[in-house]
Amino acid sequence: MSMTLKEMWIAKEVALELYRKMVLIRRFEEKCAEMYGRAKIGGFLHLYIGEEAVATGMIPLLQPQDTIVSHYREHGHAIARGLDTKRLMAELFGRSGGTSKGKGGSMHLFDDSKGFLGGYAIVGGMMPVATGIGLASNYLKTNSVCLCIFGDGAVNQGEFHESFNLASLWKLPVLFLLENNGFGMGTRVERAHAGTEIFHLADAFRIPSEKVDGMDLLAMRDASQRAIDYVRSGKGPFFLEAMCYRFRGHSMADPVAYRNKEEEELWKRKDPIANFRREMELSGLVTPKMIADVEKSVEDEMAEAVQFADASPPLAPEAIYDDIYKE
Ligand SMILES: Cc1ncc(C[n+]2csc(CCOP(=O)(O)OP(=O)(O)O)c2C)c(N)n1
Repeated sequence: MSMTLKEMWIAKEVALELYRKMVLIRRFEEKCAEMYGRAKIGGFLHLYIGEEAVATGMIPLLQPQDTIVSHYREHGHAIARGLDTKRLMAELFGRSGGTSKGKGGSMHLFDDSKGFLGGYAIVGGMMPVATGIGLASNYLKTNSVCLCIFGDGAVNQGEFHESFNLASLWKLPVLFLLENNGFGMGTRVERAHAGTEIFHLADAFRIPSEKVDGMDLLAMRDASQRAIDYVRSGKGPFFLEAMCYRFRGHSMADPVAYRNKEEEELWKRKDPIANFRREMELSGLVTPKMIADVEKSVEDEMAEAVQFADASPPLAPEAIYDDIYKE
């Protein structure tokens, strides 16, 4: 841990809430894997296990008027933003109780009441959307920040460069957050990027940038606060590169044959949940009972989510024509 809870003046209630969010994301993802195996969830499924500190370090610092657009590995972002896990699970089950009545599924989570404006399956596709949201925000003077989350695979797409250029030129309030987990599907960053210090790409667009250890919740929270403050001050976009690792494959169909166990074990020592738990214990701010209570409440919430999703009926076929246009 780069900084301690006490150095960051984080109260025990906040620490426990952050811990709860990370555990909730992990258990949700584990439950998804289980439900996939039981054919309750179909299609593609990309798990966020290992990357929990990125979402949890950043998203709770946003304001209600702020918005988020993300990629297809977005369950953790939605949970960190406070979307209801029952409705999220129902969405993954393709049921009417889901956040998009089951029409969106795992890669397209959406809830505009929370400013969560979509997971996007097109690599880089969320970047022009975020730029447009930033333009609307300046035009309507909403004082809102748009958090745009993407993976390292998006960086070599044209949209990355086009969006960085316009966002900088027009001083748009977009916080670009790269989750650099070292791989685009099975391709290592080093094999796909001529320059691997990706945060330096922002220099060409005169966008300030920073690289942060995305496995370290407190470092992530600290860097996120600086980035959000900068963007909200009206000076334009900011680019934060969070270094992280996904403990699972690209999707459920990936046997992860492109890396070895030694590498995985090294990264697992950086497990954000285990390390933050240790930091809480060392701080003396929380007791083992408080931690156990949090973990129990997460287990209960997961059981309710699955029960809700399973009990929720599929949408009637004629409802396929609903919600296509919005006046
Ligand atoms: C425009 C586009 N091209 C190709 C794909 C197929 N594809 C899906 S994920 C992915 C890799 C994305 O890289 P990154 O976000 O770094 O990967 P992850 O960590 O999720 O594996 C690709 C090429 C796609 N979805 N969209």
